[in-house]
Amino acid sequence: MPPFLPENTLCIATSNKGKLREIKNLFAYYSFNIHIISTDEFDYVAPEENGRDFAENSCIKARYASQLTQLACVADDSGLCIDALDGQPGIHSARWALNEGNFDNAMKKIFRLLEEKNALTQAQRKAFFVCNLALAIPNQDIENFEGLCEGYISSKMSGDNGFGYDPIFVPHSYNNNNQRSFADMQNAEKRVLSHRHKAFEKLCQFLRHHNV
Ligand code: ITT
Repeated sequence: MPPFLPENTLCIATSNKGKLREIKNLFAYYSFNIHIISTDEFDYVAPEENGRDFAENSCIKARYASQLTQLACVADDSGLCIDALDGQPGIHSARWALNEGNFDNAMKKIFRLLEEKNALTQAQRKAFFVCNLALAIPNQDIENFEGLCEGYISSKMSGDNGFGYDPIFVPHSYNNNNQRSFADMQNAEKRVLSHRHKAFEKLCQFLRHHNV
C-alpha cells in the first residue's frame, strides 16, 4: 500500500519563523517516522488570507502549498482574541502588527484600547489564543484541527522567549501563580499549554489513525 502521505513527507506551510520552530518541535516531540520539511525550501509566497475565520484561512494556505509542492502540507492560522475588544485582533492578529509597524506597537495598542475600556482586572482582560491547523493532501479532503489556550492580557510586556503576542499573554495554568507570560516560559512549558499543541494533538491522532 502506498504511504498515506506522498513521499512519506509533510511540509509545514508558513512564513512565520516562530510558528515554524514550534511546529517542528512538536513533530520532533511526537517522533513521527516521516520527513518534515517546510515551504522555506520552495518558492512559496503566502497567499492572501481572505477567509472569514481561522479554519477558512488555514485551508487557503494548506491547499495553496499542497498544490505548489504536490505534497501533504500543514498550515497554521492563529491569533489572539480579546473579550473586551469583541474578539479582536482575532484573524487580523498578523495584520495589526503589520499596520502598527511591529509587534511592540501592536501590543501597546492593545494596552491602550483596554485602558480606554477601563478593562483593568484579569477578568476584564480575558483572552484566548486560537490555532487552527489544516492538513491538505493531494487528491484528498482537507482536514481541520483546532486548539485554544485561555488566559488574560497582562498590564505590561514581559519575557524574551516565543514570538508575536507572547509577552502580553498570561495563560491560565495550575502552576502559573506568579502570572508569567508565554514569553517568560521556556519552550517546553509553552508547548504543553499552547493552543498550537492542542490543535497538534488532534492532528497527531488523525495521522496515527492512518498509520503514519
Ligand atoms: P503564516 O500565515 O505564513 O503562517 P502569519 O504570521 O501571517 O504567518 P497568521 O496569519 O496565522 O500567521 O497570523 C497569526 C498572528 O498571531 C501572527 O501575528 C502571530 O505572530 C500571532 N500568533 C499566533 N500564534 C501565536 C503564539 O503562539 N504566540 C504569539 N503570537 C502568536
